[in-house]
Amino acid sequence: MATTKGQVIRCKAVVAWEKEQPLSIEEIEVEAPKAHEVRIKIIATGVCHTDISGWKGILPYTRFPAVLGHEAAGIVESVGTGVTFCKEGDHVMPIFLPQCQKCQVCKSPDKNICDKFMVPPEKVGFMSDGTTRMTCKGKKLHHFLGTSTYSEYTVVDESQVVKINKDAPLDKVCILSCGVSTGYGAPIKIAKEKPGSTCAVFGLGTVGLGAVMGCRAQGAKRIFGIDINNDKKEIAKTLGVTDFINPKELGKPIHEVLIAETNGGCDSTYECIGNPDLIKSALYACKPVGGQSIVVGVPAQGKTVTFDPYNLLYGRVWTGEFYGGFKPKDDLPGLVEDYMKKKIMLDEFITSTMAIEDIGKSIELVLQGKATKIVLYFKPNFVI
Ligand code: CXF
Ligand code: ZN
Repeated sequence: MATTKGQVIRCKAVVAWEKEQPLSIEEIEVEAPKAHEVRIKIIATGVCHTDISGWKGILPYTRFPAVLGHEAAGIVESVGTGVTFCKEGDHVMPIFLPQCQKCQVCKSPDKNICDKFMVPPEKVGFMSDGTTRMTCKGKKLHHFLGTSTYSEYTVVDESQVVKINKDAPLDKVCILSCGVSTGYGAPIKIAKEKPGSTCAVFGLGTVGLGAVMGCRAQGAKRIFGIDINNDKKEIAKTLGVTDFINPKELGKPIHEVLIAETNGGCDSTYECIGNPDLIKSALYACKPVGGQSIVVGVPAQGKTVTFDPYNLLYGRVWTGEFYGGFKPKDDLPGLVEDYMKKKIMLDEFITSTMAIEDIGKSIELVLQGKATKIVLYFKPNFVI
């Protein structure tokens, strides 16, 4: 095939012209990568709630018109000058969380929110030089979380690209670049859950189920899985939930039930929805002395939680994370290997695969709670 290196590529993409307006499939132009950038051919991309929140305009991370999408895997088409860690043909995953490997956070072993993630509002939607690499009908399109994976080709800063094993199935491991890892890391990297512990996971979407899998990997003895959708029960049990609770079927608040069931509270609780009331409930549901509650779900911008601070005074730990506390370049290749060795499950999360043209339908299914993870393709059967 003739090389596309250095040239503008015309390809298919989902364009969000304005917030909450129907998404449209368009032919767009994608420029060649500049210095320290990588142009990636996207093979598979997941639908994450954050894409939907971005489309609704309730997160501080979207500038319209935009190409959404941030959970994906693909193949390097070409690299800009100065990129040495990957080359054309390598299999990679774009990721919303940079790892620049130079800032204080990147140099510290136990933190993962790289300085580059902290983009000031005026820079949201642009590459680091303040421009964009995508246009459609003469209009510039903005990047979403630096990834914009709902496009056949996308340009990503090298700090947001992770090289992975070529043998890994891209249509499966793509979901490790956000949802599953975000949940899975919480008990492992943040709570450091101990064998025999008792945990509760609020919300059994991809992130919550990832947290369940992480609790089990750490040796938790009792894992409460909480969701208002009884259809989640089966997959929840497959991944490690020992006690499924539907709060709609209770006569009292969920934290009261958890406190009663555990004789005083869970060792750890994980809120995986981003609902302020549940964030509070999860805090109350962990043990007053030494219990910990981890905020994993992302609330809409401007939401607040109010609670009686006495709930912290005996020594509860209240914290949160992005991307499971994992450092993308250091940890993601290992997560891919863990999937290959069947140490972590991914196939079980994927309830359907669809063509990129079905983006609208896939969002509807996610919002109706009828899907856990939908993976979209540009070429049928994820042909490379
Ligand atoms: C998001 C959370 C908000 C910042 C970008 C990534 N995580 C998962 O979708
Ligand atoms: Zn996501």
